[in-house]
Amino acid sequence: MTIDDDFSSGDAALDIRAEVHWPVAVSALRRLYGSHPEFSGTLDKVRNIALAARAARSEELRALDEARLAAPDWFMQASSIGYSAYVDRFAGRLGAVEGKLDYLRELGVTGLHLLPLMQSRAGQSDGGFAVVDHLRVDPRFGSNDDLTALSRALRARGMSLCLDLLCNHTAREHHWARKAASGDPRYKDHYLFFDRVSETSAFAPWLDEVFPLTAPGNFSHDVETGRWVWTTFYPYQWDLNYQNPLVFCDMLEVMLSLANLGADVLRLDSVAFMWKRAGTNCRNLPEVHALLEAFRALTAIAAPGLILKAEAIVETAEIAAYLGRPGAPPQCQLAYHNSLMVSAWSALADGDAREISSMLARVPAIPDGTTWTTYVRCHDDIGWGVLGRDLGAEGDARARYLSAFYAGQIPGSFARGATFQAATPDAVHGAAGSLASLAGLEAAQGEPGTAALAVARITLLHAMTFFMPGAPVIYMGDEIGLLNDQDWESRAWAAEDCRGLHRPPMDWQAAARRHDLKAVEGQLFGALKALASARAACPALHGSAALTVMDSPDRRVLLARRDRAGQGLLLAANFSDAAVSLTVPLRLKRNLLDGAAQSAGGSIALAPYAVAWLEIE
Ligand code: OTU
Repeated sequence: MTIDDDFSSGDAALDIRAEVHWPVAVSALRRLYGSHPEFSGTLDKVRNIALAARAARSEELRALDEARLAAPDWFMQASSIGYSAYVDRFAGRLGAVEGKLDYLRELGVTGLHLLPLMQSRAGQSDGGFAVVDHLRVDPRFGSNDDLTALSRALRARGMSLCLDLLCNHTAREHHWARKAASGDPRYKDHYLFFDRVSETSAFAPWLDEVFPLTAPGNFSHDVETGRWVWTTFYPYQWDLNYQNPLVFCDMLEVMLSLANLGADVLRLDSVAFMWKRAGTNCRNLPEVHALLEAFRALTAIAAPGLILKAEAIVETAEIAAYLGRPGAPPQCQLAYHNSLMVSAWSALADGDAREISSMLARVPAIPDGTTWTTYVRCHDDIGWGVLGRDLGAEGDARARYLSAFYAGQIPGSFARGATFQAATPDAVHGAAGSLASLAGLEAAQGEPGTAALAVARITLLHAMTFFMPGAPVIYMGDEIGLLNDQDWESRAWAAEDCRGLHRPPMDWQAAARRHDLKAVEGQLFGALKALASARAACPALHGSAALTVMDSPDRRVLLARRDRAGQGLLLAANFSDAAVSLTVPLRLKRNLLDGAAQSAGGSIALAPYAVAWLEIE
């Protein structure tokens, strides 16, 4: 028997899983590295990494694996709500996060995503997305023991922990990069080096830029080695070379080590960029999907409780593939639904919900056992580029308008954000700004009537998002309407671009007003909490229930339904600032959300920006 088909380890449970998943891993690895001289050595290494990680997995985590194998849809429950936060801005240090878990539970949160917390480079670090050590908690935040303790505290409350895995790049100061730069034979091909800039021209003309203003181009000159290195993001973030099977092996080891540290979910950062080929835009290449198939098969063997979440901010037609392609092996269980988020902001700008329904019609079906990570805001910008890629020239014009709208440059705009990375005045990239500032709360300061509209917009975006198939994630501070951080440039953690605007420290004094319904904080916290609890009680909002977008008689109102376990639910979401009445050919029962919506029979009345979740008879 060759290593290709043998995975016997002596551990019966492991061997049963390996029987299913090892052939999948081998097939994916063969597609990636089959012609590499080290192919069979690679299989040997991969197998040993999986076995060693399994052996090192604690009893506690093995028990969790069993529980999750018995209930593999745990992350798809209607009760699943995530919360994404920075350790330092949320709690100071890791050890203090536990003290905030009651606050999160009160809101209805079941999973905590801590933004990058492994040691990142000193100085500029792209918000921690430039790691020097994948496996050592940044001493600024605490220790690995603190992390393990937090993961236990979360588990004791039935909550899960999501950590970032920086799989596309490392800091140039990472120990792999240091060894690569010094010519260490094991690491010399870990990154994509070019002796002369002319060699990059086989790629450069086809590539987009992620940070055209602050980090133009995709290659950086490294003064130390005198060479050029592939840097999709900032010049100090060196892209890894997955054509080298050792990179796959090293990343697998990191992945399984993070699982063994207590991560339930790994957010795979920037996955779309992991494979490069001359003459392509080097995003979404088939090899990226083969890498994900292999990673998934191997985690399914060694840490079957682990969930992989793809962060691929790509065209609508491309996103579903990160969950697995029809008839092909699984990849990630979760993927960010960037298009839903972008189209919601687009719809809100001019009160036209068709932006969302037409986008949803372009989303391919996703495999069983997977769902979306849905969100209204996150630590990044809202990238309008996806509209251009989806809609062509029309999308570009739309994107330009939205950029200006959310920067508050269009007369009558309620938003107070900033354009993100527009290298020239008419270039389009993204919008920065906190949810509350983009939704009108900043512009409404001191005007109670206008503030109520902003609160309604924030609630609308969440109520629509919470209705959709997925596991929603709330971004830190949005539940109390934190405004743009005007001091961002002077912060110790200052971002090197204006995403700092929407990365303010948590305001615990404001959070203390969360029960005061006269305060904006109380209104928002109460609304989000009510949404989370209404959602948890709806069988039709389980991640496995498909979505049917319905023709809406009014372009301002998004209509969609979900059905499961005997429950049919209709979403009616008014994206406009006008009151709207409409009739649908359904018999409606009660509205599960309190608020400014009424229904009788098939008629629905929605106040400005109001949302209803209506039970269908
Ligand atoms: C991710 O995002 C992270 O979320 C960003 O915070 C990091 O800066 C970046 O990776 C590098 O680690 O392209 O597909 O436009 O949407 O940078 C992933 C800004 C990405 C982000 C984009 C992004």
